[in-house]
Amino acid sequence: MTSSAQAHDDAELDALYRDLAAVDLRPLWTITEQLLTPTPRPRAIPWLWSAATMKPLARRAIQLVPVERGGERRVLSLQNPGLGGKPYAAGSLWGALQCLGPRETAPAHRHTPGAVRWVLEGEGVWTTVNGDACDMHPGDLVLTPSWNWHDHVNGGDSEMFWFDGLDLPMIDALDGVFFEEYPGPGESQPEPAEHNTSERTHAGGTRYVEGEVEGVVSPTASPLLVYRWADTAAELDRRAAGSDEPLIAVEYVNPTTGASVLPTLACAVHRVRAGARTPAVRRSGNAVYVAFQGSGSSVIDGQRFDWGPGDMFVVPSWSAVEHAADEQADLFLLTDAPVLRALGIYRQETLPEPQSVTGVFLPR
Ligand code: GTQ
Ligand code: FE2
Repeated sequence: MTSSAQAHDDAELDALYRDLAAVDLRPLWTITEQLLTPTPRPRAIPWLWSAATMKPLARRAIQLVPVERGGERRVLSLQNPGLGGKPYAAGSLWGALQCLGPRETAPAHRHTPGAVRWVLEGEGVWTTVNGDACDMHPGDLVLTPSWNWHDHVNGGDSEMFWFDGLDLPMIDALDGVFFEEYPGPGESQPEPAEHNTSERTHAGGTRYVEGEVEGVVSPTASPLLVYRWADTAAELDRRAAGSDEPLIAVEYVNPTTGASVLPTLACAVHRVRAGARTPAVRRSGNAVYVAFQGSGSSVIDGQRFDWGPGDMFVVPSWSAVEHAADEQADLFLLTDAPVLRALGIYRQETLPEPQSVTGVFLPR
């Protein structure tokens, strides 16, 4: 082709792109590589929020912001700096620190996004879930499935702190968010005569399975709304006794079906043995970890994150992650893996070698 013919073609091509843009059409061939990536390219980045930073700020919020003025919840959301200002821990997951002062109540509401609570510190609080008051103690997991009324009541004199995990970003991406306040101004549900009804009814079945996202997938949430730390710890101890693996992973499951606790979210506890280091694994789907007991570090895509009790960190989809514990450590884990599994697109890969550490994360 002569250079003038080439120039002619270029001008025609520019005109084509202009004309396409003017009528809201986009040529795939110019953006294929951004859209169809060989592996997931989450915009969320590995990140950690330390308890030492979060707790004093949460205490200031307790002093300054009555729970009614905090949009009914006193919640500090983990805002991943990779997400351009969205208040999400990862593209598909909401993670937050929620706190209630003595005698405070966060009034009842319901929404299509489902939530889990994992208690870090304090006593005296219960969450009422569709009329069932579930008492909360450190290490307990409490479920508030989609469209269940829920309020949080602090009947005691201590401050209470817990981790909230929600599928809100997923439900938002699907344009499926509905929300409703409980009828009656600033109301909570009536306190039932007896607390912990689901626990008395369902505590008998299999509530834990080995592994992390092994539960079958199901569109139904668990009818058991609270899993006690004493039971979780006993399950971890039992599995640890018969094994010398660096990692003991136990998933919380629906006792009637063996499915993940919520249709969208799986919860697990990873116990890392003292002095052990787990193999490096990549998984599709996002995860938020909450350190509960013990201390250690995780290498995420080559960067070392040191953690201790109350710290929270994000492992975005397909990031390589491995954990090491100084003393025995228990990490609570929230993932969206049930969704990927339900769609038949879940993947996981163990790396042949430990990662080399190329940097250390400095929490703010
Ligand atoms: O406790 O009901 O972190 O509705 C975000 C949204 C907690 C809650 C969050 C919520 C709640
Ligand atoms: Fe809520």
